[in-house]
Amino acid sequence: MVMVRPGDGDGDESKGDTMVRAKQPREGSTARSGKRAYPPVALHDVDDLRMMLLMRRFEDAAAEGYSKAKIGGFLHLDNGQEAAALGTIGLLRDDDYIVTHYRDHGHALARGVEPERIMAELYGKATGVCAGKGGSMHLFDAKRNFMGGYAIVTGHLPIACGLGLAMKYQGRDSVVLCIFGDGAVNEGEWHESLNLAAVWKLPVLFLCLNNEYAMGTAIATTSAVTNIADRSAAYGIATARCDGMDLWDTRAAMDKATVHIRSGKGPYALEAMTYRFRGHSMADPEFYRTKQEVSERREAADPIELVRGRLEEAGLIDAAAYDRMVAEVNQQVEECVRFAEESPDPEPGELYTDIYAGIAGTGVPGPAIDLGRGA
Ligand SMILES: Cc1ncc(C[n+]2csc(CCOP(=O)(O)OP(=O)(O)O)c2C)c(N)n1
Ligand SMILES: [Mg+2]
Repeated sequence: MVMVRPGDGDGDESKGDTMVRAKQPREGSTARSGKRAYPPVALHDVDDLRMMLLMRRFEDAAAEGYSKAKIGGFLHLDNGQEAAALGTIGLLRDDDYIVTHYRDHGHALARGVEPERIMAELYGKATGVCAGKGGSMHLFDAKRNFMGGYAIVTGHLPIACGLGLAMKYQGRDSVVLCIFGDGAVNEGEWHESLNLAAVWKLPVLFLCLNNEYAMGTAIATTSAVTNIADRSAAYGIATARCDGMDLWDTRAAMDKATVHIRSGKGPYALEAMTYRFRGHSMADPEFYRTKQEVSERREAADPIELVRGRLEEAGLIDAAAYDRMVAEVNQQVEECVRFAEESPDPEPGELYTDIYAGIAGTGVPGPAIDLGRGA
């Protein structure tokens, strides 16, 4: 039995210290059943624990900023989904690409985007990754091939196919990681994109973060086949399902998927079984699930607890080192918030910049996006 220090996701930080313990595993998850054979832990797992703590604390701080009306618009937090994000994005190379949906803060953090510039973006400040013009749902960092943050469910899947086509055309072995939720799979663009990617053998990794709900709609009420990996297979795509609450299981699945894509075999569909500990957005009263369901699921499989437990067992971290790490992460996030609060608002003239991308070498103005960039 171990302690979790970061906030427990209900906006009340006083409840942050929650006793958690392994309970029953769920379908697609053997993490806590003891059946899974794990690779030995490594030193970089300690860095990953720190990153997952940062992702969790960042979201809790964003929730605080939102409740103080310092952050506007929509705010979707991904507490609980840290292993699914880090276990996939963490394995990418610098010359790979990411396109993702609106629940994107943790994805940008895992990609190495500066946390203070992400927080400033949430606050709509000039120092944000998009100069304050994108906000929470539209994080974008071309330098890191982080090609957005999209608010329209499934709107970014055709963009991923376009990027995939560019990679193929240029003869590169980069992977385009395209992240979406279970709510995306009944949209036409999901079907069109998987089909086209399969026909053209595009190097796109379709990653479905299946957290069982699309806003307040449970997947079984909208999909006759709830196994999204099986549905993806209908397009002739190689597929797998992994336990997205388990960093090691996710990494192993991601590793296979990227090897497949880099060897030129075409797209891959990975379904990571996950669960969000907070509501869909800050405006969600959560009438569709009980508090008991959330606390049981959290108790059964908090992804941070799994990593912490394994590192402790291996002697790579002890309680004091963990507490220090939590304190350092909390401090780092506090500094991000201070940076965001003290940053200036964008100048009114910013409304007229970054409207179109420039075209390198043609004199067409605007920040050029160079898709020819290698590692
Ligand atoms: C085309 C479109 N339809 C509806 C919405 C409203 N909407 C925003 S998020 C969402 C649910 C998506 O759920 P899921 O894909 O499972 O992702 P999750 O929020 O669970 O991460 C919906 C319906 C939208 N943004 N775009
Ligand atoms: Mg969902």
